[in-house]
Amino acid sequence: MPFPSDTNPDTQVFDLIDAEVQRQCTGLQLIASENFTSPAVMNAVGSALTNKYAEGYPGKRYYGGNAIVDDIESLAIERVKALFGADHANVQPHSGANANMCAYQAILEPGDTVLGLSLDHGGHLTHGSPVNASGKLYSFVPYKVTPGDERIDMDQVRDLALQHRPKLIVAGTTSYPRRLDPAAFKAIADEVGAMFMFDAAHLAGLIAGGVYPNPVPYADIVTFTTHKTLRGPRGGTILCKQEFAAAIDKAVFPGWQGGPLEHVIAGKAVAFFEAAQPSFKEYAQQILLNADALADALVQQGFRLVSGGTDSHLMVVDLRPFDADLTGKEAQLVLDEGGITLNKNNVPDDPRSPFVTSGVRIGTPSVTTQGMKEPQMVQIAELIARVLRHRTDPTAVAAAKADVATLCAQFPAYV
Ligand code: DSN
Repeated sequence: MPFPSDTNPDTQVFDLIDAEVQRQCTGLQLIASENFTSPAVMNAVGSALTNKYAEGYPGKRYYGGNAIVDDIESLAIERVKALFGADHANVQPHSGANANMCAYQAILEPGDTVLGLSLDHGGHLTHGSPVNASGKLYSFVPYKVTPGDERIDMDQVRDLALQHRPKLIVAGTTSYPRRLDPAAFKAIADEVGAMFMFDAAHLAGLIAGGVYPNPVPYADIVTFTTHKTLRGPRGGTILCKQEFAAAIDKAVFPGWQGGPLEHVIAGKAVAFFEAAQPSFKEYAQQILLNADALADALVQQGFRLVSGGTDSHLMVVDLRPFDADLTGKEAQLVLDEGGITLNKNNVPDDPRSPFVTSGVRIGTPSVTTQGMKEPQMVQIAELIARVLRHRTDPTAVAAAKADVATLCAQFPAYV
């Protein structure tokens, strides 16, 4: 009932949407930050709530007519607090990047010193990249993975913290396959008198599913996106200790954003409900089992994995030992032609630029949502290797694409 009419004259846009649904359902979606959200979430996001202005917060809005929207936003807040055990939640950030910038604005002054993982070692743009506002506004000191094992060295983090005395330490990753220890970061933050923020964008679903350490008891602020492993609508959320609640809310609105996207907030509420169900724990567990199986199978196919493997939902493949001439850019393009979607990714200390790269990042959240399990991960590794080995042979790539479509047809994303 959400639409006044189901006849839509704009066939151009809706034909393109149909084509994208077809692309998503007939190919392998291996981008580590993507997922297939549920029809219920999409119904909420596509609802009449998109019509409503609601600047402010439940009970304190600048517009009338918000009684129902207040109930929806309050439901989202209560659900996400219960899901992660948080004191306070703000569900209005439009994205993870906004969530991070709002968090910084709440607790930092321009020029303050912050420790964050370097982007080219698996961090995020908003963790102080010089091309991002975070790197321009604040004085970020990057920590890195060690060359030997390609893992974050907590001794290095501690040394940098003692040397630079940051006001804030940020933990969180976008392309780091190993587990972060929130307790270890918190101990260093306490030792140097810093605040501690955990960016759980990639990890929120694993945390909600109970298969990854929950940073909420340790971190002053936890930010995350709702559309990655958590499988909700595209957007962000901030959790924090009670003492930061007022500053966070003020930083989100009116500090950084205007009117909240209440249709997306309704989608977040649905996603938080879904993530609290017992079946979500099984889903989160299977993401990890699949990542492990895919990592093993890729190694069998002759690929080198950064840090030797994974204990999360993603892995970074260093393509150089497989084929010294093959760049991440070329691999992404030819795999796309073979119906396999992933993204090029720098490996630590990559001699190639971020536009070219020597690696690709692969994640299992989407294929796990489709119901694929360990045997299919072996097939996926074989398909990836086949396309890359025969990348100059269009017939071989087309044959692989047909095999990809056959595999995906057995595990429909949407029925
Ligand atoms: N773009 C996201 C990712 O792919 O990890 C990070 O913001």
